[in-house]
Amino acid sequence: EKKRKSYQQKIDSNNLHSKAKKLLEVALEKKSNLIASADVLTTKELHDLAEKVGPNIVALKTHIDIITDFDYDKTIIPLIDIAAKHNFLLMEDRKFADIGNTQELQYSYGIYKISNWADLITSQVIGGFQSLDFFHNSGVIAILGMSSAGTLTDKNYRDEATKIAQSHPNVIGGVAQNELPEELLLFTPGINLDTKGDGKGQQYNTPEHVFRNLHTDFIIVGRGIYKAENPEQASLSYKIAGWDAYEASLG
Ligand code: 5FU
Repeated sequence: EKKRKSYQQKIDSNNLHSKAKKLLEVALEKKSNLIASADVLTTKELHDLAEKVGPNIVALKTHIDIITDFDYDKTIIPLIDIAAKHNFLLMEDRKFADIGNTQELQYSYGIYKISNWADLITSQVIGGFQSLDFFHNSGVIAILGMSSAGTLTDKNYRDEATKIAQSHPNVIGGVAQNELPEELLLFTPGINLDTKGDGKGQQYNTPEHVFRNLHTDFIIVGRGIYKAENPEQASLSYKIAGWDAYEASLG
């Protein structure tokens, strides 16, 4: 079986993007590869969740456009403080999917001003190489393959998308359900310890499966944590499951 690279080996590699380095350093420091997805609807829920899971995560993933009472000063400024306090990164799962000029506007303007605060952003690569040129302040995580049933990200699409991701200096990794070239960090959503699906197309795997078979680097967990009776405890369980699976995958 092919050996995976450790987080330390990845930190030591050449030309590492500063946000990738930071993420890997936080992972080693906290012994965590867990990203919590905060798919909640209010600023208070967002901040409460961030406080509770903060000690156990390397990053908090947001869909900032679902926050019903969004206000930059009330929503984002405290979130930045919580992230600093608990030493995690902010990842906005915006999945940009347009021409470069439009993505540049969506990234920096409107009410969300993502470029001000997101350490990491997700983007489709469907707009081609140059469409990624303007994400200067964040590490880009390219959407290469999706976790949902019937996704159009077939092998041909993924291979072509992966070539763009590998060659663009802003891209630190990809979201995918398959192994990636080792210079790209692999982020895997669709992780749940208790269920196989959500009845809406989502398909779940376990941390053990994705570390062993895909050599993933980071697991992304949404409802498994924020819908749990005790999100703090659930985040600890996923953190431990993810770290144990990572160590086992080192062989
Ligand atoms: F790119 C992707 C993907 O392929 N699958 C996903 O599930 C992103 N996601 C996101 O991860 C999705 O938008 C949710 O925010 C999160 C998974 O949430 P869950 O509650 O753990 O299913």
